[in-house]
Amino acid sequence: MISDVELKVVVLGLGYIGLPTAAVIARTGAQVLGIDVHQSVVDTVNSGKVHIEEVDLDGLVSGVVARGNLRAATLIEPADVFVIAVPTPLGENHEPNIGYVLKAATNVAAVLKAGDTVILESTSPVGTTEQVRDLLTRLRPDLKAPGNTDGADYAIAYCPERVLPGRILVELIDNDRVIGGITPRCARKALGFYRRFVRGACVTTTARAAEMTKLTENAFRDVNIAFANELSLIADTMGVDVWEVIRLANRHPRVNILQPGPGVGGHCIAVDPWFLVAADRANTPLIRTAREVNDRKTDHVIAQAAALIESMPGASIACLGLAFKANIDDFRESPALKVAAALAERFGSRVKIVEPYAVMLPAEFDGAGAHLIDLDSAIESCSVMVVLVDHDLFRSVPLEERSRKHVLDTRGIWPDQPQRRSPDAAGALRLAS
Ligand code: SAJ
Repeated sequence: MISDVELKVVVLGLGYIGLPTAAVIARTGAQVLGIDVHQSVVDTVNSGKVHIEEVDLDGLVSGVVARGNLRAATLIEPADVFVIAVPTPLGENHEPNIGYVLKAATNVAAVLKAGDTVILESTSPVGTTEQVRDLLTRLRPDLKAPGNTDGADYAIAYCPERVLPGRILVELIDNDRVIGGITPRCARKALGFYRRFVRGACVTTTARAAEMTKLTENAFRDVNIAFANELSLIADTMGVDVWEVIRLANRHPRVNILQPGPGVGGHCIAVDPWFLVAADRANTPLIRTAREVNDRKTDHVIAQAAALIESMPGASIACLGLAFKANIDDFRESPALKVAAALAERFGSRVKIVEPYAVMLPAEFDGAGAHLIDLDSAIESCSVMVVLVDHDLFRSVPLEERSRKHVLDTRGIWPDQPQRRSPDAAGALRLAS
């Protein structure tokens, strides 16, 4: 086995998964090269800084870069292990696009040598790792590919990341890992690599099972959030507080309902279930409907907020939060951003945005007249508050500062807020006086 100090690892893609992964491997003493297509990302990392907000990542990256264990480049170099962590976005008709994975594998092919291990971590449709094998087989006929009857020169495995933004560095180490090999030997080779830095259990399986496992985890969460979001609509119609109902139902020993919100965001839960739908449209009505329920919840919140704002002519409105979830700076696929942008487009400069993780408003607000203000100014100047993200900062606002505000709390962060919901079908809020 190659010692930690001698091990050379290339991580392709220095995003939310690739950069923390590269840094954690570098901390073991390995020589890690991070590859990214963006020169600005490469320059930032080489200067010991980070381009994403993640707890403790800045200190870790500056340390491993200073010690010479992590550097970044746009061009690939030979290594012992290649970890592919590039995006797999949705294309037309919710079809997955694995173009970046195949491009990364093409780059790996150029420097691949006997003894190497290639690991795909990007969330991928079932069969993608086999496509990577087929590509490498075609591009490197001089090497024996995994599955070759007289042995293989290199290994290919699929090992999905499972980390939660905000807890990435902890979960990279503590979470169990599922490692799917193109062959059992490939899985064992990849297992040896993950054991260097993972404290959780590492379980081996086939590449196809590992790919489907990842999609299953995120589809499970999406379906469960859709259930909570559907309950919130029913509760609005019935004039019942959905958070109280969920809290009470969860006292049952076998019930554990998730939380409703303004919809589901981020680049995982709102995207990955479609990979399963695209793979088998005939057998995925539940998964597809859950996606649609969660997307429709955002439209419902826009309608609810618009009704509230229209009932308050001239009032200034504070939209609290743009991020896709609490305490992070990630606005990808964010329902909060979608709601705030729709309100800004409709109500212009009456709309103020409070987002402690933004230095300026994203492009979605261009020309809309809305502007970014801090929480204190919002409390002073806005009589309507639309809570879109459960950032700790917003949770901490005491009742005395908001008791006279008209509030639409889509995250249930202010249970003591004096408001009640009307049972009317439009779902508009009627406020207690
Ligand atoms: N949300 C709710 N109600 C809830 C929980 C979440 O509305 O009760 C919303 C959030 O506000 C957010 C969205 O769902 O908009 C997704 O947030 P999340 O915390 O459920 O998930 P992510 O996208 O941050 O991370 C998920 C995780 N997957 C699972 O929990 C099964 C993480 O472990 C994965 O590594 C990650 O996707 C990924 O990269 O695939």
